[in-house]
Amino acid sequence: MLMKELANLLNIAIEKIKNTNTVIQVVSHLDADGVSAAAIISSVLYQLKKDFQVTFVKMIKPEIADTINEREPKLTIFTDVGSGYIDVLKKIKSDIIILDHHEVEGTPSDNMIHINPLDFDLELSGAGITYLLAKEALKNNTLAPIAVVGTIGDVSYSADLKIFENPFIEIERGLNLFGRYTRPLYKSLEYSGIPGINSSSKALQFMSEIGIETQKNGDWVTLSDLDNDEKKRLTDAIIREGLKSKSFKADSLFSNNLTLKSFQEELRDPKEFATILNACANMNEPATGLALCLGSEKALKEARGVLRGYRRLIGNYMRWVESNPDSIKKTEKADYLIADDNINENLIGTIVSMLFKPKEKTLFGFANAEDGIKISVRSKSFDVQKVVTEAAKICNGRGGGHEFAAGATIPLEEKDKFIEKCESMIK
Ligand SMILES: [Mn+2]
Repeated sequence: MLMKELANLLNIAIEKIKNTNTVIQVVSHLDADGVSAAAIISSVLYQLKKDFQVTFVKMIKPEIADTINEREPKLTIFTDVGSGYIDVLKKIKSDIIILDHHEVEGTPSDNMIHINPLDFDLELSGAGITYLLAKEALKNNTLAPIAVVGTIGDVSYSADLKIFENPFIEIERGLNLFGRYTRPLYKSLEYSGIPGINSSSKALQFMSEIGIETQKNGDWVTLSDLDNDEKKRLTDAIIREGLKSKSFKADSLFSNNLTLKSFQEELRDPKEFATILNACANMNEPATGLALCLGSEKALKEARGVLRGYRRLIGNYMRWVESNPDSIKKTEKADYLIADDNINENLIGTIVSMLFKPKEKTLFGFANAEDGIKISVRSKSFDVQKVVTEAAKICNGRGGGHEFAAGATIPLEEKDKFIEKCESMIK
């Protein structure tokens, strides 16, 4: 029943798109999921022979209504963003389609077609819900691989990927080591968490003991270079090695690995693809990510450079946190990382994700932004989206996001009040 309602809603949106013959504005979220969603909707609009213009936003600000109204579009489509800002979007004069999965704030008006999987008890990313529209509009499932990348790239990811079944997506049970296509295998092993292989030299020795070459033709061997026989030998040896330690569970190293057969090199692994998109978004190069999703070879070269720069920056920030322990203010319920100008606002979310340990306290990160303070939160113990949204409202700011991963922007001078409000609400 619900699915039928969703299909109806999607078809109303598709009709609206088909009947629009002026330039359509697309506004998407500036993150891996948002870039994927933008790529999917762009492909749909292109195939329907529509003119369109894509803009990326980190969040919806009140000024967005004026910016869009100036362009005088008949239709604006929001992907992976919008549901949390319905009151702001009401000031936009065009018709609006929202394809988003963030928590809903406000009641949609008559000129809005609001499509959010939460209303249908579905767990889908922004790219996922946009893909459902694409599938309905194009009557094919060729954009499913991009939806998988967006879903894996989204912070709230836990959805099952059955909905994206597609001949270009191969699922194979196997070793789950990061960097199947790009990382030297010995490096993947070193960081795999297997106690006996926790250094480069041990990992190299481990490989030579089981007769797997570490290099071929001068290049480091990656997991994807191994033939089936070598993979089996590696798997058996890892299980043996794992059995030596009581705490290590070898089955944590196995999972259903996805391969995107329609993409090349590292983009075949959706985790690596999502990592690259995330880097493009956080380094403010979403167009590179968008082109990558749409199959541009030139974009891949650029994206690799963006990823290198991104990793360098993350490394610097992590070292800064390490050498400045006083930047973390600890209370009974939560830790607050106050980075001020030391961490870029676009990367505070990534740093908080990396520092956050699910079994420990909720972690807040604060970084100075151009118009206030950017806050990013991760938790496993309570609904941070509610707390952050409420506290931001009291502090003349705005917040939103998901149950266990949320964010906000508040005026600079409201920081202490914000922390105070969060503390009292957590209690
Ligand atoms: Mn998303």
